[in-house]
Amino acid sequence: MTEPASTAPTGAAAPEAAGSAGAAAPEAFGRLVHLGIGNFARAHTLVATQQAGGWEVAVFTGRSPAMAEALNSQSGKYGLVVRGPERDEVEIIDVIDEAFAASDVEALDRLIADPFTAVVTLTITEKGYSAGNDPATSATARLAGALRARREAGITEPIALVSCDNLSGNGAVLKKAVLDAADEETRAWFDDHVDVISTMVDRITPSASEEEKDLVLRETGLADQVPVVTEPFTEWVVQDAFRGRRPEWEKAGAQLTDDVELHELRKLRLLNGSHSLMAYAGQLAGCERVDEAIAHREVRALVETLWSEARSTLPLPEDELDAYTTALEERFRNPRLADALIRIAADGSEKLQVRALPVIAERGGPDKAPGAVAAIAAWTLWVTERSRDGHEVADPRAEDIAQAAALEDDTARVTALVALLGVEGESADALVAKVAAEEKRLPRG
Ligand code: CS2
Repeated sequence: MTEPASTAPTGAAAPEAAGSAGAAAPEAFGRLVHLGIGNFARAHTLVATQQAGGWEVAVFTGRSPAMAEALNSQSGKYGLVVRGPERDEVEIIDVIDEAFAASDVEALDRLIADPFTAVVTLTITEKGYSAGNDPATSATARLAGALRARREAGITEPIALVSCDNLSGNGAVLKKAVLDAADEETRAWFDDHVDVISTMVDRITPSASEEEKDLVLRETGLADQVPVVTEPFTEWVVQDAFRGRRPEWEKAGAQLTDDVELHELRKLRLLNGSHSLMAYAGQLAGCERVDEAIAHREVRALVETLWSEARSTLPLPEDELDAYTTALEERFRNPRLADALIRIAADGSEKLQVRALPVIAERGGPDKAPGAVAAIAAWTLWVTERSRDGHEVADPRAEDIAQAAALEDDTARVTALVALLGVEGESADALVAKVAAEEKRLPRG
């Protein structure tokens, strides 16, 4: 992206308009509001925004208000531990001006209704986009309310909403969720004033532990309550469709393009698809971490099967796909990252719908997609065993999963679980049969 209007400190970005979200640098180009300040955003989106330079940043938590308190008590600073196969690099990220709890809708309304705010980035996870229209529980509904405040304030500068979640066509999904929750006048106003941007985001970010707190303190002197640990690799492909200002994310290596979709599909089907497969099949086989799962002979064979069928759905040159899966394998093998399979296992009812089902559909049915079927079978079996062992499965459909898992008859159980992926009725029969059979063949540890 080279349009100077997007990145230059324009007159429209009058510094006087700033100031409501903490200490704005007077020369700031604009304000970015981030929704969903979890580990991933702190390892990826905010790091890129820091590297772009020159933007004021206000962040809102997801479910945990404690994150806002912790960040504010550290003046917005936190430690980033970049964990390579051989060593760590520790850096302080200092890009956040102020953090707010998700429940602070007045703050969100005020910031979005300020012309200085030009960009909203979101990492609200897959389930955030189907959380409904109640602002108490839905970030997209809160955003719809804040856009109403912007419209009512008569702001004419464009604002961009940038989805950074693992969904195909995440911009379109975001737009629909916001419009579904918006009032009629805001819906009519929307297209003239709001750009919705699809992006493909990638950086594996495991959960941090106490150890990282010690490491950040030792290396930097910051007593950090919320450090984040991540891999060296990072990638961001951003749809080049901003009418207004935006951070110069290219400086952080982001790729601005008109063609995000293919990048999204490649990442979702090859990286995230095999991640989900390993999360369930790996745990059933007795593994706890991604590096163990990829080194497990039978789990790895399932990953190969999934990769070969997913690759056939992607219109990309073979050598490019070879390079991609080779690099993926190296990332998965990073022994020091200690990425727990249980982290990836969360929210399977949402994730498998975008990671595995499209591969089955595009291959022409479950018979032609044994790898994707294995991912689903590993999920149905893993959630069944986990729930029968008395654990709640971390998933927005946790209650339905527990009910389905309790069904004695295998066909009834698998039918009920597969229905939670949105596959129901007669069209589900072939998949249910394959999944039930595959459950019995999965490697066990
Ligand atoms: C993982 C992702 O949690 C998951 O399901 O597959 O968080 C994955 O680590 C990221 O998408 C990598 O960019």
